[in-house]
Amino acid sequence: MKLLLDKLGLQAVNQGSCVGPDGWLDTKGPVLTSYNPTTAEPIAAIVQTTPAAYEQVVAHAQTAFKSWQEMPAPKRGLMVRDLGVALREQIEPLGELISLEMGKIRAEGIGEVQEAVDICDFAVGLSRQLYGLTMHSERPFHRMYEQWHPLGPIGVITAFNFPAAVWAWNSAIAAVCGDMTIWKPSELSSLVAVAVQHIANRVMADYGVSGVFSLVTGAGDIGKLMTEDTRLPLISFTGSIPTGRKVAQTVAGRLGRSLLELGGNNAIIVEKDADLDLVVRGVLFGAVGTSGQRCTSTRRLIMHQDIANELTERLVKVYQQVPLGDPLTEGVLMGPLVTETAVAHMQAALKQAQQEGGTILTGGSTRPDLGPQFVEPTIVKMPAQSPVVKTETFAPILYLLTYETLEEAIALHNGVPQGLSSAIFTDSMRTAEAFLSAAGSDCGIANVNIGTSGAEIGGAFGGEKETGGGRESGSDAWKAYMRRQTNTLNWSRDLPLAQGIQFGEG
Ligand code: UN1
Repeated sequence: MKLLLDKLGLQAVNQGSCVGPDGWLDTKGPVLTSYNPTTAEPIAAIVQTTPAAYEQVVAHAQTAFKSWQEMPAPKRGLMVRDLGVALREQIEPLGELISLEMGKIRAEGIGEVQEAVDICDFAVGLSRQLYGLTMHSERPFHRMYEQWHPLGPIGVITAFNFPAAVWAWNSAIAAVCGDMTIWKPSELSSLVAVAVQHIANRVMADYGVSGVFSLVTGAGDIGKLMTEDTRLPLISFTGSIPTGRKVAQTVAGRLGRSLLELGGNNAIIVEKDADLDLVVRGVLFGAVGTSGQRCTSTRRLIMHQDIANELTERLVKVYQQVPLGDPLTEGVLMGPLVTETAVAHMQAALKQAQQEGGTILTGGSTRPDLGPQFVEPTIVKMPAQSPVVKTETFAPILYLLTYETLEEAIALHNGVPQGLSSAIFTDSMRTAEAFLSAAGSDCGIANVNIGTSGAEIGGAFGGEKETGGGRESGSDAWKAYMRRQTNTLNWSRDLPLAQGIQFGEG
């Protein structure tokens, strides 16, 4: 472990506030210990940000923004290109640190860093494509167009489950857009954030810039300072629905912008013509991967009644063979849950499911023999979409429901408050298109013959309803990080008014 920490520049005690290269602040703030969820042993500690240090970070970013916004976007892109290269160079240790600190398996830890690398590549191309439209003016010898300008320093608050990737989705794009990112990671993955900041510092140093990527660490008190701060025009928040609701209300109260990626309650519909081999693999990755702790994890399986028995039997069989253990051990597919509280939430949800008429078909127990935070991947057959099924529990629980008609399946599918990711497995083009149509899935992400999780960075990522409506990562999500300006230029010797208004003349 020491060797891994050394590779990433981490020490036994690390500063948790940084404004850029050589810019680690000695805050004397409260010390947070980061624990390994696999063993519950401490890994290292982080000295958290105090309100005074927070002020320093924001003030520094504000000053540094003045020159960063004037650097041409393609030049900003070059720095992000090098950030991608630097992340790629550290893909193994960083991926392993993610596994160590939050418990996803090594392949997924490395996959997460790959996702960060990919978005850097995407952002480099984007740095030459921050396109605005041009319009024809209704007035003679006038020209109209729109352009996109940087917003300023923005706040990015991330969840424990994707510490590096979600930071990169936001900050790689924000950097080419000309913004500064002030990042507050989850307290449960702050060491990953310190390691990422070291990498970002080296890249910023090569370009002689500072403050493009800054770090603050701490709990809700620092998050509150950020959401209330009128100097941060945008707050990008990934996390739970209740916290997201508070963030949205606070930011709206100051008429700022928020970009929200909140909970999902993602379902897969399985039609009777589906390729069940694909379904089993898609469900396993979606529901068991990351120990069910992705926003995109599959939580509900809505099966056509004709194939329900066969599919259930096959799933129970594979669930019973899932290798549990240390996420850094080769062959393990499921590590621990992130905290003991997460284990307690899972146990409480299973109890509630049983009270609501559910039957546990496999799993359901904790595995203290493996460590205090290990649980079994669990399948629960439900008689109806009762309250527990409508709630997101961040754990490997899969609820089974059945249906007769596609209309019924879509109604069940959409009958939850969340709207992030969704999928249907079918060989029928008509059924697939119905699912993707306006009257079909109401989610931000809708897939055919692949599961609900593991989205590529090229698409816009986010969801509807209580998921919060935000879009980040690919496509034109960059627009959230810029301000749009509409420009009208008059190159005539007259001053005609729009709408043909005559004002004060003739
Ligand atoms: C998250 O869980 O917050 O689509 C992000 C996925 C990953 C990202 C998940 N690319 O599962």
